[in-house]
Amino acid sequence: MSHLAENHGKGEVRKRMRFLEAGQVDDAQVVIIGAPFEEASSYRKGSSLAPAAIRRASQSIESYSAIFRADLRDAGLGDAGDLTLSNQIEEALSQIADTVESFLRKGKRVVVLGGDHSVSIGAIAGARRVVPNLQVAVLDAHSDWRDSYNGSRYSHACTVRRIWELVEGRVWVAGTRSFVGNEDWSRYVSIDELPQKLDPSRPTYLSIDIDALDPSLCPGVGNPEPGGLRYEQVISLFKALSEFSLIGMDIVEVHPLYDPAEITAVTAAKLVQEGILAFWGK
Ligand SMILES: [Mn+2]
Repeated sequence: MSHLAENHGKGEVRKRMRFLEAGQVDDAQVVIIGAPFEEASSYRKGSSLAPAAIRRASQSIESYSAIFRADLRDAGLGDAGDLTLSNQIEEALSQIADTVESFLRKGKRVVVLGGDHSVSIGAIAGARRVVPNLQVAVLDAHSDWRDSYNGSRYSHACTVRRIWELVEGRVWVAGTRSFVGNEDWSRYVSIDELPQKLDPSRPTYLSIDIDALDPSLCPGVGNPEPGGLRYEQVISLFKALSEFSLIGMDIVEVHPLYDPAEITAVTAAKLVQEGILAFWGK
C-alpha cells in the first residue's frame, strides 16, 4: 500500500485512532480506507477532516447491531488509516483507485471514507479493474450529472456522470432532490425502487453521499438540501442490499466544521457499522 500514510516516528509507531473494533489490515476481511480529499468541492471545504471525525465518532457507538444481529468484533475488520493523497485531482483519484484495486485483488472488501464525492470515482475506477461487470447504487441529494463544473470533469458535481461512464450506465441514484434539468432521468429512482433496479447476479458497490439524508439529521455537509431521506429508509435499503454481493461502499461529504454536536459524523459511523454487518457480517 504505497500510498498509505506511514505513521512511523523515530523508532516507534505513532498511535492513531482506528475505526471501532478495527485491527490490522493483513488478516482483515473488510478494510476501512480514509481518503481525505476535498479539492473537488465546489462550496464548503473541510470534508478532508471527515475520516478522523468518523473514526472518533465510532467510539461512541456499540459494535453490536441489533438490526443485523452481528458484531463488528466478528467481522474481520481492519483500518488502513488515511491515504496520503496528491492535491491534484486526477493523481489523487488514481491513488485511490490503485489502493482499492489492491485490496479487492486480495479478496477483501473495502469501505472508503471521504473526502468529497469525487473519491467515489477513484474507488469505483479501481473496483472496475477487478470486477468489470460492476453495478453501482448511489445515495445523493444532488444529481451530480454535470459533464464538467468549474472547468473540471472531476468536480463533485460530476460524480454520477463519471460513474455512469465507468460502469457503462449501470448506476442508479436515490435520495436526489437537486437537479439541473438535463439528467438521464431513468438513473434517478426512489430509495424503495433502488434494489429492484439492480441485478442480483452482479457485484455491487454502494456510494453514500451523506447529504442524501435529511439535513435535520445530517447538517454537517457541503451543500445542504432540504427534504432528504430518513435514517430508517437507509437501513431498509441495507436490508434489501444484504441479499446482493457487495464488494465495497463509501461514505462521503461529511463536513466536521459544520457538524453541530457531531451528529453527522456519528450517523456516518453508524452507517459504516450497520453497512459492514449488513453486507459482510455473516
Ligand atoms: Mn451531494
